[in-house]
This record gives sequence, structure tokens and C-alpha cells, in this order.
Amino acid sequence: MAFNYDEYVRTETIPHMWCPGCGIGIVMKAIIRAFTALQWDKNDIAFVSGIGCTSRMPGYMDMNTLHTTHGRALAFATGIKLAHPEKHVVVVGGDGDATAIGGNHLIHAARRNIDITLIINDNNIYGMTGGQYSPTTPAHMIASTAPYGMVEPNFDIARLAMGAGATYVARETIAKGIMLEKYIRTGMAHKGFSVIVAESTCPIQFGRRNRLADPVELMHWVRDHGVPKTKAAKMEPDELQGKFVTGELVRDDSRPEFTEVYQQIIDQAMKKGD
Ligand SMILES: Cc1ncc(C[n+]2csc(CCOP(=O)(O)OP(=O)(O)O)c2C)c(N)n1
Ligand code: SF4
Repeated sequence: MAFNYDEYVRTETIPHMWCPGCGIGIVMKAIIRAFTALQWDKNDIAFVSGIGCTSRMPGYMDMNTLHTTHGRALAFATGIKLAHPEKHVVVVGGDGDATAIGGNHLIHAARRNIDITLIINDNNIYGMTGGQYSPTTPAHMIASTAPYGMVEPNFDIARLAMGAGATYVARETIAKGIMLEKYIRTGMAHKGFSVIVAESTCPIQFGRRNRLADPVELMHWVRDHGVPKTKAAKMEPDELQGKFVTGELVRDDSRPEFTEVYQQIIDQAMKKGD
């Protein structure tokens, strides 16, 4: 039987506004499949975004959704989780939203280990606003603000999240949708801050400028820059230059989760008040 994508979609909002061949749809599909596998009641989910093409997703998802200001999705999501610790709080954002303007919120959500799942659609560019470079634009690639090529070294988002203390981190390209769905599902089920980096595509703002306008060719370009964790372990650092490691990179259940610790403090304070 065909998979029912409609359960978690506001079908009246379709057709969507994404460009033909955009990678975001694959990420949304993986998220819907993960929700379905976990059998989460949509009334128990809060789905939050900032601003950007990726952040159109809450408009299409049929659940409790919040479209917040650029870069502030995790700040809003933290408020929701603290007020309703029993809810599943899932955040989606672009590389600009999550690691540039929102980079500070990312490191502190990871430090706290709050039970939120962050899915980053990393298309290496600011798609919505005209192709400006982002912290993940690879060296020498062209952006509207880097017409001669990107001169800054790029962030490795997964390493950043791990360094800041995220207790579940995984990365996969949109060329491997089944694996991406699996990591999203595992990250959602994980108690603590989870980050899933979906290496994705923007054929219009990134591809067109970099002679990769064909969506399939661009998807293959992204796929070919990923190296599975087991293979990467046998490679020298210079062989990994310009590549990124894929797979489940961290899964740590040993650290306390923030809303539980916070509740203990509330309970102690209430006792003292007796
Ligand atoms: C405070 C603020 N600064 C700048 C903007 C303009 N702006 C909107 S989306 C965006 C970047 C989007 O890029 P990204 O987060 O990578 O998402 P994508 O569109 O590629 O999915 C920017 C700079 C804004 N809306 N608010
Ligand atoms: S501009 Fe890029 S990221 Fe935005 S919808 Fe178009 S292809 Fe997708």
C-alpha cells in the first residue's frame, strides 16, 4: 500500500512554494516518515522554524506549528519545551538560520542538553534571500556575496554540535533518504538535544552559480562529498579535506536532560516553601 503522507500535511497548502528540484522536500518527507514510524500524535508535537526557504515547512505540516523570527527558532522551542516538557519539540532550519544568526542558540541548546530535535537542511547558501554565502558554503564556491569564490573556511556543523555537547548527532545527504529518515527518527526518540544535519541542495541559488544547476547532478555532487564514518576512520586528514563524515556520529545517554533537571530544582524549591 502507498505511504500516506497526508496524515501530517495541511494538504490545502499544497502546491508548495519551493523551486523544482529543491532538496527541502526530501527532508520534509523523511521527517513525515519518522513521525509516522514513531506514531506520534500530532497534538503532542510542536514543530518550530525560523525564517528561510526551509522554514516554510511548518506552513505545510499539520500539527502545532510555529514560524518564528530568523535564527530564533531554538529560543522559541526552548520556551515551549520548558512550559510543556511532555511535548515532542522538533525544530527545522537552514544552515544560515541555524548556524549563522542562530549559531549562539545552537551551542547553548547543545550545552544544556534540552530534549529538542533540530534538523538542519544544509544547502550551503542563503536560499530565500538571493544566494548569499553562509557558514557552510564550501571554500571557492560562488555565492552572490562571494562572486570570486568563498574565502572563509566553512563550519562542520556536526563537529560544532558535538563540541557544544549535543548528545545525538548524525549527518546524511538527501541522496540517502532512508538513512536520513532513520537518523531523524532515532534523534527524535532520543532524550536530549539531537542534531541531524541533512546535506541538501539549492539548485537555484547555489547550483546555478556553481555550474550545478541540474538538481540530480547537484544531488550527486553533495552525495559524493559525504564519506561514511567507517570509511573516514581509515582515511588521512588530508584525504578528508573538503569532505564531510556521514552516519551516526554521537549517541550518548549518560548526560542529564535539561527539563528534568529543571523540574528537580522546582520540586526542591516547592519543598523549601512548605
Ligand atoms: C533578523 C533578520 N535578518 C535577516 C533576515 C533576512 N533573511 C531571511 S531568510 C535569510 C537566510 C536564509 O538562509 P538559510 O537559513 O540558509 O535558509 P534557506 O533559505 O537556504 O533554506 C535571511 C538572511 C531576516 N528575515 N531577519
Ligand atoms: S531558492 Fe533554493 S532552497 Fe529556496 S526553494 Fe529555491 S531551490 Fe529551494
